[in-house]
Amino acid sequence: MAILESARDLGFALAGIAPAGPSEQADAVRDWVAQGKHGTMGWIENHLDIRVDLEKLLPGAASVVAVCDAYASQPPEAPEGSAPSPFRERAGVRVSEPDADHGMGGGEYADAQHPHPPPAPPSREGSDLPRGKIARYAWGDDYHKVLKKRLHKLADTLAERFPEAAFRTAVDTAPALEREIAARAGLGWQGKNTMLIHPRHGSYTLLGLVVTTLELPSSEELGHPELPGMGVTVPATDHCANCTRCIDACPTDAIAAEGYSIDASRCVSYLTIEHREPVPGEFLEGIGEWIAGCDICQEVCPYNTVGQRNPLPVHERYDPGPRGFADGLDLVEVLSWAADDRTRVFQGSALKRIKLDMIRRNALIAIGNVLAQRDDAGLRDAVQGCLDDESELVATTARQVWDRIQPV
Ligand code: B12
Ligand code: SF4
Ligand code: SF4
Repeated sequence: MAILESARDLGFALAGIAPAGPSEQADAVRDWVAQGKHGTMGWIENHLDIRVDLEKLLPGAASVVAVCDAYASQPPEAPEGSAPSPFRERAGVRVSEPDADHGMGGGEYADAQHPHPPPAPPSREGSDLPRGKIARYAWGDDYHKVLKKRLHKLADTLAERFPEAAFRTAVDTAPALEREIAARAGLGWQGKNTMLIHPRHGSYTLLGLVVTTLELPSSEELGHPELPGMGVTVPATDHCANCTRCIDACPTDAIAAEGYSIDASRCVSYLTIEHREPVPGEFLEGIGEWIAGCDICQEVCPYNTVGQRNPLPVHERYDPGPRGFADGLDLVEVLSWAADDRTRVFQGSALKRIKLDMIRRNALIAIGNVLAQRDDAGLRDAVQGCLDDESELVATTARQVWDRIQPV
């Protein structure tokens, strides 16, 4: 319990404990990689044996503390005169919704008003120009940094009490199946869209782990205790039932027909953030106006509607206001970016992973999709201006888009 209290005091929205041990999905993960579903993410393939067995990540691993941060699931406040956004009232404030309980027992969760400043109103400048969409996880500061610092503090707190034990932290920084482990620790279940979903709070969460040689009682053994100021852990029961909303809504058919696995090489998130080459033509339309990540399989998930009524405390560094990413980015402007522009706009953001030529490629694809809806001479000129771009990736993409928008 003291460990969970420390996690709560460090500002984590939810924390739980699981026994370490090999993945129950190890064979499925190996098949997934063997089928090339990781696309060009060679790093997934590299340490597969470690990824499916925490003992190989930390010899003697006995337990894992899994934590999560919640991030803004709603855009910032709308400008004056428009319909009021519920975001300000909701940020970090517990709302008790018996009808949203889904059989979870109606526990009272986070009860403190989080010290979260009201989000800045979005800029309306140039709002008639087409904008590229950015996934919600990236609206605030880089989660790797935000989580890692506090995860280290959590490990340090434990190390002070148990100097003989060993610890290893992970937030995408170590080969580990964070979602499966978090589910085992009581943070939710892995849905058909493969997201870790909490039945009461949804899936707009980011995960981190502290793996340790300490033998700790699991959340299950502790009886899923309630701590004021933090969400409560739950058994990893699958609540997807007959729902197929995420599978039906995925624009590139990346989710397996029966769910619980995605072909990452088809996923818009992968194509916009990880894939460094030209995007195969079959996915151009499906990318729509996304230029960094994709939220569709979460937006349609009923548990995120429930989650919006039962929000976890949102860490202040995920405030969507300051960067303005919730509003997206002006596509033509992004297309004209030089290295300095990208560095300035993506500073401190998880989007730093997207190189200059990749974000310009993404803007071109999104412009192509806007042009497929309505003609616009300025946008056509912008595409044409990139046909001989000095970046091979940008020039190739401009030719793909140019061919698509020619009248038939
Ligand atoms: C690689 C990666 C990606 C890849 C691949 C995603 C994927 N689904 O595997 C890409 C770039 C596409 C991606 C996208 C996103 N990602 Co990502 N990603 C990762 C990373 C680094 C590794 C994931 C991994 O190992 N994948 C390999 C596959 C094999 O693992 P898996 O999805 O867990 O799949 C297995 C399970 O589904 C399992 N399984 C579980 N139950 C069941 C039941 C049955 C019946 C079966 C058959 C199988 C099964 O078996 C599968 C093997 O086939 C993790 C961090 C980490 N180290 O875990 C973050 C992580 C998963 N990503 C995260 C986020 C936020 C995203 C995005 C939402 C970002 C965005 N908005 O664009 C999207 C979501 C897309 C999606 N629907 O998954 C968060 C997820 C948080 C959460 N609440 O779930 C993580 C945990 C990062 C973090 N530290 O918070 N991501
Ligand atoms: S993130 Fe988008 S593209 Fe990827 S699986 Fe979900 S809906 Fe499909
Ligand atoms: S949309 Fe439906 S099927 Fe998909 S993860 Fe959510 S509950 Fe499960």
